[in-house]
Amino acid sequence: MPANLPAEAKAAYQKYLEAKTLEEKIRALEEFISLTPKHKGTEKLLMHAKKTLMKLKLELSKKQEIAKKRRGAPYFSIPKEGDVQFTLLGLPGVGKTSLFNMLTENTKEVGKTTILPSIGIFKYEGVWIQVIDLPPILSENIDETPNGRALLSIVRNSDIVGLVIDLSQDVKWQIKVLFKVLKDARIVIDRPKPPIRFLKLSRGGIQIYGAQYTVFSIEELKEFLTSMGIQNCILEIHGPVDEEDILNALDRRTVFKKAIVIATKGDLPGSYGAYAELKTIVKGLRVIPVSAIKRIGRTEIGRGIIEELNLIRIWTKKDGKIAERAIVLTRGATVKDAAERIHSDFVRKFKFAIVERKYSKIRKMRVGLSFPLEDGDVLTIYTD
Ligand SMILES: Nc1nc2c(ncn2[C@@H]2O[C@H](COP(=O)(O)OP(=O)(O)OP(=O)(O)O)[C@@H](O)[C@H]2O)c(=O)[nH]1
Ligand SMILES: [Mg+2]
Repeated sequence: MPANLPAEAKAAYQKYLEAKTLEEKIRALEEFISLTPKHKGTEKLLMHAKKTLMKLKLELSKKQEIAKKRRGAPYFSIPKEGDVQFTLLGLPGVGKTSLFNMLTENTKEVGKTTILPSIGIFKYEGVWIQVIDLPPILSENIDETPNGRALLSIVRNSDIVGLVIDLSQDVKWQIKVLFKVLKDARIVIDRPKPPIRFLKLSRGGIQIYGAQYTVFSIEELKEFLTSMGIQNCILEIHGPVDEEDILNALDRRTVFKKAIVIATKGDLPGSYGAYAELKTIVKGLRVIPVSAIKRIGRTEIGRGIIEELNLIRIWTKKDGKIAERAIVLTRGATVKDAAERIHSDFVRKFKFAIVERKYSKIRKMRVGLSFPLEDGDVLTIYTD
């Protein structure tokens, strides 16, 4: 170790050497990396530390996977109803139930800790969003929250999670707690799915493609895989990735989930400063300020969910009347996708369809099954 490292970095390294558990080692090494200045003289040292860290993390995820299998993973999900399932996650008293009431026109008791999840439907411009109000998360260690793992399991199975942050309390702390419990549960909300394909096989050895996109060599990647007990697999890397991306790809428990941040109690004095601070902390995530008391933010949440999930709404017409509920599809969907939703027979008996599009040059188009639809299209299907 070079002698000219800052004292704190040296102390962290000492802590690493003395650490007994894998978790402690990982924490100390992470600390060491963050405390070591980055320049030419420390380049090699940091690289070495990063490789060791990666190995330790993979070892830990392997261990957790085995423990989970033995324990029987807690699996809780709430049956989906409507077009989208949206969960509300946050610390105690931040306003989740008040928000739930505002969105779903419910009258659940507020100001008293929620013990069991509540379920309701938020109808927003033709889209039925199933909202799940959850009991609070108490701290960074999920096992300190009653049924904490079950709560995260519900989040894991939903389509999008709302991180509910109270603007009248320490926003930095709230975000830190929520990010930590999600990360530990391997629910990734702050980065896209990496361009990595990882497939375990039963024979053929370890095959690696695209090592040049990482800071590691093929040999080093191979070493990581063997340290996880993997002897046969394909690892394909198709673009620039960092250590976190590789870790996520190799850990099969990882899910990538959409998230929005909902900043509550925007009506209270001082909330603007907290809102501005929050936006700088959660770079990349959409932040929606709301006030349940003033009933502000409903539209923005509905719109936010639709945009984040890339949804489009298609309206069907029957006897000249437009339906109240839209057919909700993902951007890029075609007339065929919509037809399948309406009736299983519609594709087979399909003759043609008329699409009415408000802001298009041609307002009314006669189209076939492969025609790509857009948000707001009015669709009439003619069958044999
Ligand atoms: N000023 C203001 N107070 C709010 C707002 N939303 C909620 N509150 C108050 O905050 C307190 C907690 O609200 P709840 O909705 O019960 O909070 P919660 O997050 O469901 O609480 P737990 O279930 O314990 O996690 C209540 O006293 C609410 O009246 C808001 O928009 N503005
Ligand atoms: Mg509540």
